[in-house]
Order: sequence, then structure tokens, then C-alpha cells
Amino acid sequence: MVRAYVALGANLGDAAVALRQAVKAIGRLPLTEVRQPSSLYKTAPLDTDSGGESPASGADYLNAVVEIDTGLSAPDLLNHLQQIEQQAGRERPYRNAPRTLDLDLLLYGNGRIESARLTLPHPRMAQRAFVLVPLAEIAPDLVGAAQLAAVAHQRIERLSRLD
Ligand code: PH2
Ligand code: MG
Ligand code: MG
Repeated sequence: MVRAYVALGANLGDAAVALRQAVKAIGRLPLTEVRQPSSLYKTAPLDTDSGGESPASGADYLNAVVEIDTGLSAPDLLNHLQQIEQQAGRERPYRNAPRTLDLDLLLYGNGRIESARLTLPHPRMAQRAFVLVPLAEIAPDLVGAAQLAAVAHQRIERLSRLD
């Protein structure tokens, strides 16, 4: 089994329901168990295409991170995560369009991968409070104080438990 972390995000439709259902769906994947979800967070939308992550227009997101143990390979896990996105009605009309559900693989053990489909660790996670803050909640050893300080200007508010 490999310890892995998945970031969840949504800013279209009932995002809280989408994130809760996604955690359940991840727990039903073959060879996979959810160890713990973070709390649910409300976050300012960021433009993640602009190099540094700058403010974007659009609705606030709900974000969370879930810790799992999995016997799936990283590419297989990614396939399953994309299936869950599709079942949640995810459409991709353009890059960074508002989404009913976005599942991003952040970390897969100590795995380092650079393929066309998948880069691990997630190359931009350190720039995003909406990833680092929930990750630090459930895996404090993985996030340094300096990393959190670097994204402290990004708006993020803890809402409630996710489970
Ligand atoms: N995801 C994006 C683009 N911008 N902003 C926030 N706050 N949360 C996200 O999950 C997010 C975003 C692309 O996946
Ligand atoms: Mg994604
Ligand atoms: Mg994303």
C-alpha cells in the first residue's frame, strides 16, 4: 500500500455535496481506503495559469484534501479519479472553467513522476493555500511553516468537518 494525497475542489453546483460524495467514491475504489479527509474550506478562486497563483474572477471554491492508502499504481489511481470527476458531471469546455468536481493527485508516496499526463509531486501545490492548508491539517509533517507563510495572503476559511 502507498500513502497518497488527493486534492478536491468544486465551484459549481452544490460543491459541499460533490466533495462529500467524492470522498465516499474514493473510499470505494479497488485496493483503496480513505484514512482521513481534511475539513472543508471555502477559498478565493485563483488563476492557476498565470505562473504565480493570482486572484481570479468567479465563484469561491470549496476545497479539501484526503489521505488514502492505495494498492493502485499512480496512473491507475489517476484514471479512477478522472472517472469520479466524470460521474460528477465534470465538463471541460476550457481550461480552468468552473467545475462540479476537480480531483488532483498531489503526492503518491515518495513517487516522482514526469509524464505527459501526470507530474508528481504536484508541481504547483506549494503555491496554493487551498492545497497546503488542508494538507497541513491532516499531515502536518508534510508542510513547513515557511510554505504556509508564503501563501498566507490567499483567502481561505475553514467551514466544517467533511465526514
Ligand atoms: N482550482 C483551479 C483553479 N483555481 N482556485 C481555488 N481556490 N481552488 C481550486 O481548487 C482551484 C482554483 C484549477 O483546478
Ligand atoms: Mg484537475
Ligand atoms: Mg485543479
